[in-house]
Amino acid sequence: MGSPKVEDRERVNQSTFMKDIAPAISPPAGIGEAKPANHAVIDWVQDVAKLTQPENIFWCDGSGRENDYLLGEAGRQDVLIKLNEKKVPRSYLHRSNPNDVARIEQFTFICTPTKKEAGPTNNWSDPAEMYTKLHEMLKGAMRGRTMFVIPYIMGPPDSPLTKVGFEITDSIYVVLSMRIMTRMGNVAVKRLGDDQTAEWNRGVHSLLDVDPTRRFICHFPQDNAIISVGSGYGGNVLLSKKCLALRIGSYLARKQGWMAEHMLILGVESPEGRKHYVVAAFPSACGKTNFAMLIPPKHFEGWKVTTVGDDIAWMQIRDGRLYAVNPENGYFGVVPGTSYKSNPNAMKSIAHDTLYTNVALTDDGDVWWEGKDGAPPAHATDWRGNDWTPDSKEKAAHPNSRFATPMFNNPALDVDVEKGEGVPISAIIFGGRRSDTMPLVFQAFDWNHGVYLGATMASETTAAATGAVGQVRRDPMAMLPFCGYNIGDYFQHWIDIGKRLTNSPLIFHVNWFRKGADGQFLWPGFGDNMRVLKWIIDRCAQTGGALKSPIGWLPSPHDLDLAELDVAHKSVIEILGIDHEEWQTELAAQEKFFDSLGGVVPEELMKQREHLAARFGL
Ligand code: GTP
Ligand code: SPV
Ligand code: MN
Repeated sequence: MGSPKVEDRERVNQSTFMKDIAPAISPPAGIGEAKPANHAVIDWVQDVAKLTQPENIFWCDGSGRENDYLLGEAGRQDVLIKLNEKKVPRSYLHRSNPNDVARIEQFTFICTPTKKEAGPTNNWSDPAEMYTKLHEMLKGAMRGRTMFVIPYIMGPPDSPLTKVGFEITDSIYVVLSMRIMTRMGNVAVKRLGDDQTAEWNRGVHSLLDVDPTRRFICHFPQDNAIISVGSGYGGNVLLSKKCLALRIGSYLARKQGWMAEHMLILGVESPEGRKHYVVAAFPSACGKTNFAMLIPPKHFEGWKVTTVGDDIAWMQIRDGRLYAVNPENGYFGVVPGTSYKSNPNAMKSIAHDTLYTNVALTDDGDVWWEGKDGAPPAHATDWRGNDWTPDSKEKAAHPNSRFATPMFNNPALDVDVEKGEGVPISAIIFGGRRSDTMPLVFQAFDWNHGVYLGATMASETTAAATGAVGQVRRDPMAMLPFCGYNIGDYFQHWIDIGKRLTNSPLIFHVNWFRKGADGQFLWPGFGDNMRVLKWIIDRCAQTGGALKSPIGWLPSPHDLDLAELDVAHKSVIEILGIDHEEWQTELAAQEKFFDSLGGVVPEELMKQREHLAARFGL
């Protein structure tokens, strides 16, 4: 590690953004005193306190009273701005440090005894070395600050898949976000009980000084532990989400025979009342939240789409079928582009009780972002806290600005969202953001072919992670940044799950983002994705037509319900078609990706590659 860049240091100190780092608070009696009975938890908290030396310890209970108190404190400390109560009731804005606006994949580590366990796609470090390094950074890190202890569960309260976690943090913003994103407080303490040997996740987070050169997100799967330092943003610090539900989750899932996936879960009901559930894995900022909240176009009168989850699915096998639960309690969604036109359910969800991060603030205390309905405000304060007008070169909202909102705000929430056993899955959909090559939709020939489609998936990078945007990279099952162990073993786990299923979901690949020669999207997307979903459901019900192609089953235009679709027939033909030249390049890229993994790819998937090449006559 080099020494911190002066420029970043200045940004940390200048504070044009709001304060992440706030001094200790002194709560009144009865608040912050929910110390659990479990001594394993108390001992661990005391160990962390000894190391980090906070001014005081705040034990969260998740109550409304506690939340109100913390919101007040966060306002007083400039961590949050209260928004206009009439325009966005009970809602707040947070500005993160400009050096800290997305997940940081370069400094995310899987710390397993051997490098092989972490595999070719993860950053690896020896656990002992990483613990030493992090403990060094955490020494005295919370001096003058309050240390919050957040108990939470991931999963519906009565699900066999549900996991308990505790997150220690010195960020009040993290506490307020975790109350939205997880089932937090006493519900977790109760579930854990006083069993000293019970399993629970230990998460430690400290902002330190929000210095990008001292920012590490580290996972210790064997210890069910996470340590995150130096960031105050989203997936880096809400340890329940990417860290526990996906990285540690995927590790536990393989050991215990279930699946932890970066997938939305939605229900789709026909006018006759037939209901199917599907899951879909798209990489970050590639359309999960929007698909999960889809409102069908007018022509599909009587069809209903309901949301079970928008980002993460935990799935288990029962009676030879896959069942999914959403481990989360809220949505941490991309704001820019969200409008009544693109996603009315999201707009209604974020109209109240929402915690916004890095959007623009209007002069009358409302929020604004690029792509919101209506004209831009004549003047606003941008996500960095600077003056902004429509003539400004800078964006008013950061491209990765987010909302955190309780899922119960969603008017399209599925009735079975809290069902512990989960919802039965009829189809698995993989998809990426691809300007070319990938048709709108196609179906795998069988389970292992579907696993191959997932394993070779690629997508253009987005603002959800730091680094270049728009570069095509392989992102197997949308899990590249989230798989907590060796990707070869992960592929094998998928194949093994398939062997245990007697009523397995059909597997599909979609691409909403293919572009024409004019550089414009060929497909309108959003609500019109219902047309694709309908075909998928028809295929599950064995009523939909398709043509056999080298890449899988492809719909022809008359297999899709395209009535009242405002797209030229020529574009429909283009988006449904496959270009053999593009596919030669694609095949070579898939081969190169497998080769780059250094021999960990299961034999079964190597065979799938050969079959695919053979179908192209190669
Ligand atoms: P994460 O929360 O990062 O995991 O993102 P996500 O996968 O939930 O993506 P989200 O639904 O928030 O969409 C990300 C971006 O893609 C937004 O700017 C959307 O407006 C855009 N988007 C979503 N669906 C579509 C679509 O069908 N067509 C097009 N053209 N854009 C879409
Ligand atoms: C993603 O990047 O996939 C997200 C946002 O859902 S974050 O929680 O920051 O990871
Ligand atoms: Mn996501």
